[in-house]
Amino acid sequence: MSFDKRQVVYQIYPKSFKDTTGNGIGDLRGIIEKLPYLAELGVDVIWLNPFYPSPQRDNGYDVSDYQAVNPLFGTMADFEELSRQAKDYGIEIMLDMVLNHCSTDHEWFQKALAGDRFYQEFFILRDEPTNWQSKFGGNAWAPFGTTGKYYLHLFDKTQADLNWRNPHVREELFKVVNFWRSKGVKGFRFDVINLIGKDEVLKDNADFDGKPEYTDRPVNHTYLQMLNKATFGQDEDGITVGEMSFTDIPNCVQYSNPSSHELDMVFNFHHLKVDYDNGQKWTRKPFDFIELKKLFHTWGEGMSQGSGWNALFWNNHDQPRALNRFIDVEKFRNEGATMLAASIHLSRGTPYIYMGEEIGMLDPDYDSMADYTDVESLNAYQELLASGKPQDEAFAIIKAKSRDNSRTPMQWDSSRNAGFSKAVPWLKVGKTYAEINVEKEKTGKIFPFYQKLIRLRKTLPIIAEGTYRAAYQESDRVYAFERLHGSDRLLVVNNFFAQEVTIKLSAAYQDGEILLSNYAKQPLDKELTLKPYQTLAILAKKP
Ligand code: TEU
Repeated sequence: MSFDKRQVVYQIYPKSFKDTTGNGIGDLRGIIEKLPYLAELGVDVIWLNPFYPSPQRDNGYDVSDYQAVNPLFGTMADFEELSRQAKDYGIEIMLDMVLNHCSTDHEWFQKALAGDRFYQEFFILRDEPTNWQSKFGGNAWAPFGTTGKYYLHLFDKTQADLNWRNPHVREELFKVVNFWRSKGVKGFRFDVINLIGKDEVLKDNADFDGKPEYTDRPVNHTYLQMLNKATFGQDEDGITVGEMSFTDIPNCVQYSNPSSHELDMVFNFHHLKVDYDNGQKWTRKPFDFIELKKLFHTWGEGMSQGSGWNALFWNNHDQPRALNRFIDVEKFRNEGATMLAASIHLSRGTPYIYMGEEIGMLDPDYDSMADYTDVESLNAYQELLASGKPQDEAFAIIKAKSRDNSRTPMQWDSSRNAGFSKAVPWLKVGKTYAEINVEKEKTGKIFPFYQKLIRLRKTLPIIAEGTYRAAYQESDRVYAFERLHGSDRLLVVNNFFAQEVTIKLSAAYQDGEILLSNYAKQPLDKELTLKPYQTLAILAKKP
């Protein structure tokens, strides 16, 4: 099994992509309708966030039936149609597999609760809770009915962690993956998959700033090897990615090095915590550029040297829009969006585009807490108030950090509801949709730049295959790296600030050619002045 390194993945949040039924919720038919758009952009794979039956307490990450389509989003026939039509456009589908936990509405949990011993073994039940914190706030244990026992939920209390130590659980979950494989699905994204391997004896977390006791345990690798062997490892081609919470480089090398037979690639989140104060999400702080650079360099080089593979991304359905976090969008939205894009699309790994990123969508700029729906945000707001924060400060934090920021309806055009739906959308449309939408941006600066990046990856092996080496490490303005392949070398320099900056250029690159820039072409000389948020890629021969 090997995946194609020239591929680019596009992430679709089905609930917010395109509504064709007029219920204010996006659906599978909406994705079918927009396939020509995705083909025009040039992406190879579409990752769909969960659309399975679910009480939607965590927008589908609380699955109550793994082998069906939630009527909110359509039918199994719609999915099959989508899969068929996507293939005609040369697009593969990647499904989101939420195998760490299931909804407490799932029949396994319901049977367990009713006293069925076999299904009780499916969950992690203990007489005494540990001090583990739920990632959505509060303790990670909840009373299991009236049994006096507690069940583990690392996320919401309606998301019960599954007991992977139990072979019957693994067998059931492997069946789920094989069910979708039998429908021709070849791509899988595994939700928080480095949390599945819990110890037999659960211990308190010694230190909340350290690595949680249930993360990246050695047995986690064993389970992934079993999953691989029993399911997607049998496919000739395909693509798999694991979402890794709070992980490190040695584990990620092992998860993604082909010789371990686990996964093709991994997501990690360290670079998206550089604007957390003291590592805490519900705070506000300008991003720490030096820290960001350091992370990109150590991960880039570490994964390159260990033959691991990164999934590269700035945005997803859990993150506020990167433009709002890293760029002065009032003045430099186009420059900032294209620079951020190049800084990962030219790097080593597989780039992921989150819907709307290719048109430079921004956070919605909501005015009131009533506009937010996400369970994590609502809990966090209450916790901020309880900790003594005044309402306006708590609101400002939610506004900057809420996951709803990225989940707003896709902005197709300037008509009502941004062309997303004829009905009132389930989540309010962002304020800027009249100016920022697909119709306008197709001939703007950002969309064509993404098209170009995607094309370049397909034509130049150095982008898809080259190794990674840090460059200009001493600069406090520029994030730069080199890619090396055969006798070629590629330098990518990115100015992360709204001011110009001058750097020195080595002789080899002075003789090189500019492959890409988000400004008009400039002569290459000993000194190079980069404009605000400029990105520049120079291709040269090794000296
Ligand atoms: O998210 C995993 C995760 O660790 C989250 O806590 C993430 O860091 C957080 O949302 C950012 O604030 C995955 C899914 O991507 C997310 O949508 C789900 O809610 C979560 O798992 C539970 O399934």
